[in-house]
Amino acid sequence: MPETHIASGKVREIYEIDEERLLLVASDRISTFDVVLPTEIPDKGRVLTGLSGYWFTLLAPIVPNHMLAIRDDGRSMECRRLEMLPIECVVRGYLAGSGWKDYRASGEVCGHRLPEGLQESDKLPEPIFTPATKAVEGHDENITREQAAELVGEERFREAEEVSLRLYKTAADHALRAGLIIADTKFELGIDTDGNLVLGDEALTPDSSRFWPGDSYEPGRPQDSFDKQFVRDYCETTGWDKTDPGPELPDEVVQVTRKKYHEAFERLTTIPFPAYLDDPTVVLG
Ligand code: Q0Q
Repeated sequence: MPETHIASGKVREIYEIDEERLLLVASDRISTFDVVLPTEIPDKGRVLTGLSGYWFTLLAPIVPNHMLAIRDDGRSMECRRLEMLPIECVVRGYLAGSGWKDYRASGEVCGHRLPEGLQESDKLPEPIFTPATKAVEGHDENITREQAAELVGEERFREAEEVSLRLYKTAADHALRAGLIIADTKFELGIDTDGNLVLGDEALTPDSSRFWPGDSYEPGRPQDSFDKQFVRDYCETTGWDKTDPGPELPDEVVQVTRKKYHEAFERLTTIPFPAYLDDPTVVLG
């Protein structure tokens, strides 16, 4: 029986398989400066789905996840339906984006008072849990831990924070050994029918996280995005005003970006990407 489409993200679709199961489909669309570009990056959706499957398997000892299977197309993931928490579970290991903006304005991020004198892209003394509310349009809004606890309950908040920090620390250490910095990431956590906390959505992908190349890391300035920098730099050369529609990408930019996604997959999983295309279950251990 065909799945029923129930929601669209910028670059992903979600379908209902039946009462208990959903299908997350990752497209090859790429978004930059919050605009989905008209040109696709072949394999992007498969790389992100394969990375999620790899991380779900590696991190299963920390928290159960919603993944039931990856389909043969390599870009569709069958998942358990959850009751998603109404907060974005963001963990930051470095100061960037809205974290850097909040720190400059107040010396704090989500109520975490940070040491004085930190520079942009500095590594934080310890990773911090910085929850946000889900915005339908535009950017998520950073909230304090107290506000987040109001939304999900004290006990559930403490559990979500502890799990999110452990997931990030494990993944960031793994990635660093592969020469990639995961500066921050956004987890989506949900509750299953037994009341257990379960990791949902995608996990630790270049769309849900900031990936920086480790070999060019230099605090004091914004870092290049491991996967999206070529696209951003090209867009800047076109005089584009950053509103929809964005510019078409020349094939050279598409191919370089496609290779960056292959490289991220292979460095993190040590699995050749063609092997994943041949049999996506290879990322499931
Ligand atoms: C759920 N989303 C994200 C989304 C649009 C993804 C709802 N296991 C689940 C999941 C998951 N994952 C969701 N709901 C219930 N159970 C995930 C934000 C939105 C396209 C793709 N929305």
